[in-house]
Amino acid sequence: MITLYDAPRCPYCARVRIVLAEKGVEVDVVEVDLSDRPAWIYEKNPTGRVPVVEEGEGRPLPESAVIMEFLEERYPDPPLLPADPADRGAVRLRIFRDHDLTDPYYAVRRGETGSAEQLDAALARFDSLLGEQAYLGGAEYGLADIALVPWFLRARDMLGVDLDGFPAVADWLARLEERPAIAAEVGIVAAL
Ligand SMILES: N[C@@H](CCC(=O)N[C@@H](CS)C(=O)NCC(=O)O)C(=O)O
Repeated sequence: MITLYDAPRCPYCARVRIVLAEKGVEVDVVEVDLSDRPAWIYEKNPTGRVPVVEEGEGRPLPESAVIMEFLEERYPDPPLLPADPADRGAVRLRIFRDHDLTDPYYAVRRGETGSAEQLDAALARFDSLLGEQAYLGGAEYGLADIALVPWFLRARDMLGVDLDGFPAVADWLARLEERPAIAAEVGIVAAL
């Protein structure tokens, strides 16, 4: 049994929740209060951050991007990475460059001057990409979409960003929301 040390509000945890749900993995969830973090979380992850997953006792694994890859290898069905190595590379690059979206998102959260324009510019770049390909990683839904969708949902539903001006992003998000694993995250964000 896998244990997930989780926080509902955390978008990095959302990545892991979505992968687990897509793969139908039974999971034991331990909620960590981020405003009053328990001392033991540092034994699981020296940074004190979530998510962390653990199989049985010992060898806790932090870092959402690493956890997603671990889960993909441990539970290969259904696959969330494409078969071709070049296509996998494109997915991994998209995840590695998650700051293309997260940097302007957090700048808006911090209320920085000019940040709304930066977020709009980032959304415009994603809109252009999604005008050329169906999903963030290429032709198929998978880890690139899962890695970034938590911030798109939070931008729309928590920051009130209007996606009408980004029709390809809005269409991609609507397609993703048809998936139960993503719909569950929409509910979690609504309850924050
Ligand atoms: N690079 C980490 C980032 C995880 C992260 O920043 N988690 C936040 C919650 S969203 C956290 O635990 N913050 C607690 C803190 O920094 O004190 C990952 O991808 O898992």
